[in-house]
Amino acid sequence: MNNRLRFLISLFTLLFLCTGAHAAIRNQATGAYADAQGKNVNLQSNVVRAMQPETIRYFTNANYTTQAIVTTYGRALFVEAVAPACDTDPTRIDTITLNISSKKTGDTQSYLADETDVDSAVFHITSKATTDEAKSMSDVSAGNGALEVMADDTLMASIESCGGNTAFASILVDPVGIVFDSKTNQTLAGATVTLIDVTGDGNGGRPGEAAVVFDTDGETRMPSTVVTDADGHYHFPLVAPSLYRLAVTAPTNYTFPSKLAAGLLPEGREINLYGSYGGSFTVSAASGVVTIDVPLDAVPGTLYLEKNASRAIAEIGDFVD
Ligand SMILES: [Ca+2]
Ligand SMILES: [Ca+2]
Repeated sequence: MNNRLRFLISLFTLLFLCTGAHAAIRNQATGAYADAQGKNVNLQSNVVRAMQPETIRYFTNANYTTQAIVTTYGRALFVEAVAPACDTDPTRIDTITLNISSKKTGDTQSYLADETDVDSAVFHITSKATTDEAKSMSDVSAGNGALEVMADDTLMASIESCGGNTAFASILVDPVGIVFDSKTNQTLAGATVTLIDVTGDGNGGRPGEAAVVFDTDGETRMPSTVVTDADGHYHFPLVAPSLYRLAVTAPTNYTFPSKLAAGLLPEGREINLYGSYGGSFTVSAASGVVTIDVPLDAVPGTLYLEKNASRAIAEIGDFVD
């Protein structure tokens, strides 16, 4: 290795250019040396980008500060993709396409997302993306510009990244819990369901008292006591991480908690071995929602009218107990 080369190598420095929190990391080597004629020479290497994996996240509003894990019908979706490989031109705002699909209906819509700055590699959805409620599959049509979803649905957003990888992110739509008959599986209206914060970690330190419940926007307060609707649904859209339990007042002729073991309940319900029976269950920051289904037992004999008399035959003037 000659002296000039050693000199050259010793002068090379690495510059890390980072233009934003999510921006691609660009590495460029710069070197300077004096050539044989004594002239100063400056050299710059090619820009090498350190490719980070793509990520997608949902946010509660256009400020893109609070992450959303749950949404509901008609609420706009604020989707952010961080995709360094899609920032193809560092001097221009790039545009990518995001696909959002419903797990339950299979409906898919594509949306454009613009880069937030010429070299940010962060993309925000630009067209308004909202969801419509589909009561049944007949309400679903492909390519109509609207995304049809169902209760307890999950939306998946994806980018076909410019690097060839695909990033996914999911969000819950209108999460519900269902109160149902433990034997017939019929959904039960008129059950009063209260969410209790057992440890008080989610309601400002009041253990055993009512939970603090928010709407899917994470801001609007919702009641901690609700009555199941005609479909047996109850809604506690969003709560802070804590230990919770459901207190249920059964409608007429039903009892809570059910005495039927989980393995004997009708299939297809979301049963929590503790929470579905009035016990405590954990809600984490990642889940944030209460979607536990609750079985109720029909009171035995309520379907039959039993009449007994103290005497089989009564005559006029006799008392029958
Ligand atoms: Ca760009
Ligand atoms: Ca559609």
